Amino acid sequence: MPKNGQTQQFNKAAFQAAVEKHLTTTYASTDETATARSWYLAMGKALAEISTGNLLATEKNLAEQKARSVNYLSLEFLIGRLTGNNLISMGLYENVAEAMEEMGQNLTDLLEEERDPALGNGGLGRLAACFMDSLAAQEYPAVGYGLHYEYGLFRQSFVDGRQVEAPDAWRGIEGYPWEVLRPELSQEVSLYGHVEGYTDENGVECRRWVPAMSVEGVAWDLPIVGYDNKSVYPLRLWECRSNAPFSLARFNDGDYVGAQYSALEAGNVTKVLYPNDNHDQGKALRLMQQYFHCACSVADILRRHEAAGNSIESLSELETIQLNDTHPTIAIPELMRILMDEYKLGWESAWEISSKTFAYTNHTLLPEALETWSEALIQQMLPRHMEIIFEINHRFMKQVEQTWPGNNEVKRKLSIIQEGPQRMVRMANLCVVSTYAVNGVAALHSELVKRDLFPEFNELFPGRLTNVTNGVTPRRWIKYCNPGLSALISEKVGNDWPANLEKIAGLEKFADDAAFQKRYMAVKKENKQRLANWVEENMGIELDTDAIFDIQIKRLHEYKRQHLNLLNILALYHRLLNDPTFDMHPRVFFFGAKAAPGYALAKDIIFAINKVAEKVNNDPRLGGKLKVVFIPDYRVSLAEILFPAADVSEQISTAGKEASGTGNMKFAMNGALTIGTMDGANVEMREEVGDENIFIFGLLVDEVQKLKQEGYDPYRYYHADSLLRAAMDLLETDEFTPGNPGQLAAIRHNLLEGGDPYLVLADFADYVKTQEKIDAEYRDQKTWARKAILNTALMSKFSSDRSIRDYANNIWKLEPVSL
Ligand code: GL4
Repeated sequence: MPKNGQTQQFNKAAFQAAVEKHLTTTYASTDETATARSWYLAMGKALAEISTGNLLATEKNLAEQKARSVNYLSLEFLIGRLTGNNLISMGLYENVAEAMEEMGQNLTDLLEEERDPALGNGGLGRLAACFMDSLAAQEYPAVGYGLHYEYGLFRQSFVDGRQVEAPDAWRGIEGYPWEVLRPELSQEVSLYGHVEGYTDENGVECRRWVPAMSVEGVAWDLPIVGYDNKSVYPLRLWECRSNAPFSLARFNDGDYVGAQYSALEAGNVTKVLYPNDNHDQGKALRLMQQYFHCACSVADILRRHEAAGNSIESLSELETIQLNDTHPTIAIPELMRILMDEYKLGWESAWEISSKTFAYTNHTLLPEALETWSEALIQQMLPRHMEIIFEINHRFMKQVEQTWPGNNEVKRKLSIIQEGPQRMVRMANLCVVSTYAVNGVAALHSELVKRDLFPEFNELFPGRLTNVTNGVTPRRWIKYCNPGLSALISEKVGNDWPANLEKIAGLEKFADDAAFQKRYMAVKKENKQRLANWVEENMGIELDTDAIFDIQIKRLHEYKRQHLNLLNILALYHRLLNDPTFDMHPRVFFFGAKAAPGYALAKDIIFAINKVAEKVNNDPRLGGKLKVVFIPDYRVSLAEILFPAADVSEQISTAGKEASGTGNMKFAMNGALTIGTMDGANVEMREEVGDENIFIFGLLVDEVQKLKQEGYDPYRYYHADSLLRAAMDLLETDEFTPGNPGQLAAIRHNLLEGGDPYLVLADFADYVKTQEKIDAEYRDQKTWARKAILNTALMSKFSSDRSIRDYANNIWKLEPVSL
C-alpha cells in the first residue's frame, strides 16, 4: 500500500456521490440509461476532481518555494490510457474497484472504455510520457508542454492485407474526462508579417516584428499523478483556435475571403498529429504547429516565472527547457526575440540567458529524420525569427573561423544555414550551438553523435555532448500491465520496487529456485493466454500457448527490419515443407506496427506479412508449428497485453540505426529474451544481463560502415545461401497471393536491386542461426526460466526514474520538492 498517497483521503461515499453527480449532470444519464461508457466517463471525472485539486496545490507550492523546474517541450506525448495508471499512482485502485462494484460496475470493464490518447508516433513520444511519470514519481518539478491534437495517430485497419488509415478522434464527442481547460492561461500567437526598425525613447536602434495575423492558444491540462506521493504535474497541451478578427488588416482591406482563409488555416494548426516517425516531411503547416507550440510554451514559462515574482535575469536559474528532439527548436529564437524585443535586453544578455536555459536531446542519426526548414518558409512565416537565426549563425561562424581559420569546408559543414539552390536551416545545428547540453539516448548512440554526426561540435564545445540512456516507467510497464508478475516480485523483494527498481535485483537469487521458476513461468503462461484470448476474440485466430510467442512491435521502418523477420519466417516455411529432417518448436510470430501513410515500402512489408500470415495460419501441412499474427492498430493499450506475453523480443535493427529503443527494455523486464543486434540500448542490456542471457547477432556498427565502404553486394549473400534464396524467391511466386504472382516482389527487388542501406541480406544467415539457438534453448524450460527471471531481475538500470535522475543530476541540476 502506498505510504503517502491519497488512499487516506479517499471517502468512498463522497466518491460514489461524485460519480452519480457526473453521470446525471455531466453526461445526462440515469442509472437505467447509463452505458459502460457513461459510467467510465463519470468515474473519470470524479477522479479528475481529486487530481485537479492536487495539481493546483502542487503548482502553488512550487511557485511559493521558488523551485527550479524543468519544462519538457515535445510535439509528442504518447501517454496511453490514464485511468488505470492514475488509479495505481493515487493508490486508489482497490478502493475504486470496490466503490464501483457497489454501484454495479466492474472496474476492469470500465477501463476498457477509455480510448488511448495517441498523441505520439512511437518511441520518442512514449519516452516523453515515461519521463513525465518519472518526474512526478520523484517529485522533480516539471511541466510537460505539448499539443492538443484533435486527431491523434491514425487508426489502422487492414483491408485485404493492406493498411487503411482512419482519423483518431481520441476525445470522442464527450471530451476526455481527465483534461481540464485552463482558460486563464490562453496565449496569443502571431504569424507572418514583416520586421521593422525603429528608434526607442533612449535613441537606441531596435527591431520589432509587425505580424500579419494572430491565433489563440488555449491550454488543456492533463494530470501527471506522482506515484505514491501527492504531487500532480501538468501535461499542458495547447489547442489552436482562430482569433476574430484574426486578420484585421485584410478584413479592413475588404479581403473578406482571404481573411476567412487564414482563419481556416489557423483552425487547422492543432487538427492532427503528423504521422511520421524518424522522417521529416517539411510541410508548412507542421512548421506552424511547431512555432505555435513553442510560442505558447515559452510565453507560459515566462508567465509562471514572473507570477512567482522572479526577475527575467534569473530565468536560467529557475527554469530549464528540454527540447525533445529538434521539433521545438524554434523556441530558441522565440525566447531570444522576447528577451530582446520585449524585455529590451541586448544580444549578449539575451544570449547569456537563453543559452543557459535550453538543452537538447537528439533521438536519431537517420539523415532523413534530421529536420531542415526552408529559409524562405521561415522568412515568410516568422521573419523576426529568421533574422535572429542569421545573427546566431553569423556569430557562430566567427567562432568557427577562429578555431579553423580559412577552412571553408568545416564552415559549410557546421553552418546553421545549408547552402544550395534552396537555402535550408539545419535545426540540429541550431540546437547544438544554442544549448548548454546535448544528449543522445543510449551509450552507443551518444558515441555516434560525437564521432559521426557532430565531431567538430564536440571539439568546439568540449563537454556539451553527453549521454542519458533511455528508460521506461516500471509503474505502467510492470506493475499495471503485468499484475501476476508484480505480485510475484512483491512477494520476494517487498512492494516498494515500483518506485525503487534497484530492489528488483533481489529476484536474482531465485533464478535457480525450481519452485520460483515454476511460478514465474505460470505467470508467463497466463499472460500468453490473455493475449491468445484477445487474438481469438478480435482476429479469430486460435493459438497454442505452448508455442514460443515471438514478438516484434514498433513502427514499421526498413531500418527496424521487420522484413528480416519475415525472411526467417519464409525460411521456416520453406524448411517445414521441403526438409523432412527439419523440426522446430511451435512458434507464433506477432507483429504490431503502423506505417507512415506515405511510406510505400513499409506498407508493402505490412501487406506481405499479412499475406504470408493468411496462408501459413491455414496450411495444414505445417502441423500448426508456424503462426503469424499481425495485430491491427497497435497502440499503448495493446502493448500492455503484448509485452507481458512475450517469450522472445525482436530488436533486430541494423547496427547504428536504432538510437535506443525502449520496447526492448519493456520486453526484458517482463521476462522475454531478446534476439537483437548490437544497436541502441541492446548493447547496455547485454552488459546488464550478461551474454548468456541475450541472443546477439549480426554486424557491428563498424562492420556495417566497413561493408558499405567496400560496397555492399546483396547478390553475394543471395547466391551463397540456398535458404536465403528459397525465402527470397517465394516473394516472386503466387504462393501467398494465389493467382497474383509478384504482388510481394517489391520487397525482394528492394533488397537485391534497391541498394538496401540496411543490409538485410548480410545479417540473414546469422539471424537464422540465432533463431535456431533460441528454438533449441526454449525446449529446456528450466534454463529458459532461469534466463527469463534474470532478465527481469537485471533490468533496473532501464527504469525511467534512473534516466530522469541522470538528467536532473548531470544536466538540469534539479532537486526534488515534495508536496
Ligand atoms: C526515436 C528512436 O528511433 C528510438 O530508438 C528511441 O528509443 C526513441 C526515444 O529516444 O526515439 N527517435 C525517433 S525520431 N523516434 C524514435 O522513436
